[in-house]
Amino acid sequence: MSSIEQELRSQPEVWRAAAALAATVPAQLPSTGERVVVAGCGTSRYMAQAAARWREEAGEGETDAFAASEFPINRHYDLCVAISRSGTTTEVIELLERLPGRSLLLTADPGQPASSLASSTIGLPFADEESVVQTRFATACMALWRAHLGHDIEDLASRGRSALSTPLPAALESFQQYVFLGRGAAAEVASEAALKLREAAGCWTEAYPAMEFRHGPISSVGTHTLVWSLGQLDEGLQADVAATGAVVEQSLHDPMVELVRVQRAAVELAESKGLDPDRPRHLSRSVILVAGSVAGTGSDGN
Ligand code: F1P
Repeated sequence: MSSIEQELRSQPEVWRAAAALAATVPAQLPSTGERVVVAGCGTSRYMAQAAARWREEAGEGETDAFAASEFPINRHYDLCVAISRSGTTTEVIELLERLPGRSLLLTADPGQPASSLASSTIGLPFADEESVVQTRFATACMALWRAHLGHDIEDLASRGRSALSTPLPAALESFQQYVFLGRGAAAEVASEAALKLREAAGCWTEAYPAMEFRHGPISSVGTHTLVWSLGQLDEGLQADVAATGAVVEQSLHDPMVELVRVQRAAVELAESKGLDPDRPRHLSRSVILVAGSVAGTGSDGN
């Protein structure tokens, strides 16, 4: 079994552990009313975006999210939360070096350089991964964050367990294009879903906030497309998508739970193409830049 498969299957237990950890570090996590920003790269960026949406929806305070490389350094925030599994990603390190204010790092490896630059660190070593492609570290950060917001992680974990065995979309391998849609936090998780299929299986994927789909992207879809919605599509949009000939998969689950199914789909697609889902092409476990080019770390599928 691939590392990614073992890691994605452990998510329900890892979410419970993350929720238990959240209860022990409330003072490090954002307080109600604070102006907060969340940043990261790749998967960690999409988790940052979802975290921001969940916090605002919970009424906890204004929350922005940025790719670490695009951070508006002159804005004032009470707290910047950086997410990095490795703790070595160059853009995250550079952000933490330049930040004028208070910062918190969520990482799987508190022994790495990012940790010494952040004002405080929450380590999730139990969620670390062998696979280059992130699954459980990303969702463990969300479980920690959501537990702090008062979401019911036990319920999510038991639904996550069911998501490990519910059938995947029929004829999954037959499509040329995979489009993920969602609204609110699900729109951000849709971007992560698209990244999973891209990284692990080299698929042509796209992601949009659902109501943006009509504003151009719908022109590229057809019978070659699976449109996978993380949440209920409104009736009009469902009809418009169906009229293109695309196949629609619609989930009523929480997007973090549905992401587990998408991760399984990424593994299945990779294996059907004879690819190693743990070792994506041209990608290393952490992107470390030396004078503008990639030095990389860990296994590299080149
Ligand atoms: C971020 C990241 C991952 C990506 C790959 C390279 O890493 O971009 O999202 O899948 O592993 O690194 P990190 O900062 O969370 O360690």
